[in-house]
Amino acid sequence: MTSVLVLNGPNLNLLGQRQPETYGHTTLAEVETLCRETAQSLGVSLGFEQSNHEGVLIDLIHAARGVHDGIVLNAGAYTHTSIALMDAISSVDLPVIELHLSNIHARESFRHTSYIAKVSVGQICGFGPFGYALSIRALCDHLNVSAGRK
Ligand code: CA2
Repeated sequence: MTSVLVLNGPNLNLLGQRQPETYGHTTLAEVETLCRETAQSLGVSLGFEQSNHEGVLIDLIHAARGVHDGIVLNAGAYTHTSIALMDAISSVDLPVIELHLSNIHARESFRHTSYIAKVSVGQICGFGPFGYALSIRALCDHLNVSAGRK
């Protein structure tokens, strides 16, 4: 069965608890439920992880090789800074969809740069938690997975 990893970076464990005006009221646990429902409807299996540590995120990307078929990555602020994460993605040869809850292009200029975009299939941003469902669908379409075909 096709398997997708949804990987979340720093501070996203606080979703729904702080800054609701920017990131909404949905918690990361609720986002995980949404992802699991989406994966089930598409007939794919799902891994869901979050870390506040760059090295742990890199280890999780390396470990995805041979386990998952692609990654949905919300790298949080590391998106705008981490050449190490970009290199990790290049090293595993797995398709990555870059995801953000907010529209990073409508925010501060330092958020307009993405090292992840350089090594991603594409980017989804600005749709809040629904972006996770969109990203899983986009990744499955890229992997040519249709609902019911495992
Ligand atoms: O919009 C996104 O998903 C971001 O990846 C979120 C990052 C931000 O640095 C990126 O530019 C865009 C920040 C995640 C922080 O999450 C929080 C959630 C609740 C309360 C505080 C922070």
